Amino acid sequence: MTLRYVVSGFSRTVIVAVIAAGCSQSGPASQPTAQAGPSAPFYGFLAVNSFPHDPQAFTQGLIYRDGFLYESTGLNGKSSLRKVTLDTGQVVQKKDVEQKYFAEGLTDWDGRLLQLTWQTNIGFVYDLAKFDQQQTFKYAGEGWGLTHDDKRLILSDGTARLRFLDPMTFGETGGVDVTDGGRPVERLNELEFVNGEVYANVWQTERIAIIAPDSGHVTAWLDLTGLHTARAGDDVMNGIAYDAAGDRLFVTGKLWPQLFQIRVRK
Ligand SMILES: [Ca+2]
Repeated sequence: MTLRYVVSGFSRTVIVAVIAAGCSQSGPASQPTAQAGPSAPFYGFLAVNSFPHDPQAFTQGLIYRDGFLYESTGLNGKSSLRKVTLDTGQVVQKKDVEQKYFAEGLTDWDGRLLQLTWQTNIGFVYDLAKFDQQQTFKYAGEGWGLTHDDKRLILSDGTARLRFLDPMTFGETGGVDVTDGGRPVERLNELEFVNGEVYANVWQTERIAIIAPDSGHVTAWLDLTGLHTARAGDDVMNGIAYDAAGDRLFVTGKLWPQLFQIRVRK
């Protein structure tokens, strides 16, 4: 039996529905243990706008900067770095990534774009305006999501750990294990730093974990069940971008035809 939370975008009421059987991927954390404490609260959402999104884009990284989205897409042979017009979804600038790489998370730092790869332990540094590749960097383990606060890069690798990297040397400076009520939260994927907290897609779920980066504690779950209904295989939710100046939160998924602006309903 699987416990799922169905949240109406137009109501503050959280409806808890118990749905029998079938979905083994819905749990954000491992089974409770004797040491486990209460889980973080669930937040709902209001979809306030939607925009076109390239349904061929296997979204692995997403940010918003100065009026445009920047997107990293994955799969070997289809990986790319893109600059996208928000309103139309039009790709206005694109750089393909070599076939041997499966591109992953994306963030920016000091006028540059930083892009991870999945299992090849290499990241790419591009000029933000020209997309010229300036350098590469190495890191241990897999690369999944990438974001930054005001002093460090924050990287996910598919486990419950967030790792911190120096944004200039790319050396690992620390990390934190993400937990909810004492239970590890595995499969942390695309990341976004929003007002002091890390938002993380949890792979193969429709939930975003909101994480206090210094403790690793999940402070809330953003449940986006129902935002995207045409599910088929790999088209899972993945992609969070925040427009800090406009206080706009955008989400999309792999191969999704739409990108949504949402408002969190606490
Ligand atoms: Ca992001």
